[in-house]
Amino acid sequence: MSMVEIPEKLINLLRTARSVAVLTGAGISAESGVPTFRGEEGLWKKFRAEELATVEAFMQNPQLVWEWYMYRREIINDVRPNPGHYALVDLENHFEDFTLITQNVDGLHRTAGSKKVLELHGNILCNKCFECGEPYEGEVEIKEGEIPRCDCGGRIRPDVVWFGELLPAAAISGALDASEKAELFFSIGTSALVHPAASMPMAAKRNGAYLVEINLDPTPLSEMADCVFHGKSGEILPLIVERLKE
Ligand code: BJW
Ligand code: ZN
Repeated sequence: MSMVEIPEKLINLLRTARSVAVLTGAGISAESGVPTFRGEEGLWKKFRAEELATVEAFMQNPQLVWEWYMYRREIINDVRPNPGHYALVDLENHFEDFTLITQNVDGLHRTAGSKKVLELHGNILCNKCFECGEPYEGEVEIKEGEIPRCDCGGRIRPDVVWFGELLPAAAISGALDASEKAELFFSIGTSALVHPAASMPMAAKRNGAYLVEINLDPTPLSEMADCVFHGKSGEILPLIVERLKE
């Protein structure tokens, strides 16, 4: 993709905006080789993750849930950020006030060099206690179905947010603040189906932000977006950064 039409209004905002916020989802890591959740190649086609990413699943079959996370950790250990992640580092360096809100648990934004990152759904490489929530620094190996335990006796689990669980308070309040004050908001590579993450672009728009969506396909956000780029984030974001440097 060489020619992408960038609306005049967006070009102006790229020059003048002080406050910018971004929400990313699994799509931004797809070009790095991390499977998305939904869609044709989605993780959830092979693994019934609506059943795996829940507290109930862990209580019923912690070993199965752990196997799914171990499989995904192996993938994530082998991947590198892609041009989409790096373009967001350039954007952070360009704007006075820039917040990157991510639903991804893969840590690739930080690996790329982004500094102000709010991880709404946790980090798949970290562990905590299922009972008391204390971080667990030890190695996790699942041997013969035995799951390591915390000092309190609780089982160790991945430090991610499952359906029905509250998001980390600091991340969600930081995300909401950043969204409400953003003049320019980008929603990138997310199906915008999972709340409260999907409410962030809506909050931004409600507060007057210019809303840009980058996605392969339309989403529930597309209709309210001021500008929609249909394509790969790893191709479109670098083109936007190029315009900013002109
Ligand atoms: C590309 C591309 C390329 C591909 N370039 N694009 C309000 C209304 C309705 C329901 C609720 C609500 N508030 C809360 C709920 C309940 C629930 C919810 O949202 N349910 C909906 C599904 C209906 N939310 C929760 O339970 C949340 N907790 C909560 O709200 O607590 C309070 C509460 C509890 C109960 C009731 C009410 C309030 C917690 C949500 C936790 C989500 N956790 C997961 C798993 C994390 C751990 C793990 O990784 O295993 O997070 S689910 C999964 O979905 C993961 C993701 O972060 C999240 C979002 O997915 P994402 O990133 O959008 O990925 P995909 O695959 O869906 O989309 C990829 C997109 O990329 C696609 O659009 C592609 O086209 C595109 N793409 N390649 C650009 N190269
Ligand atoms: Zn504990």
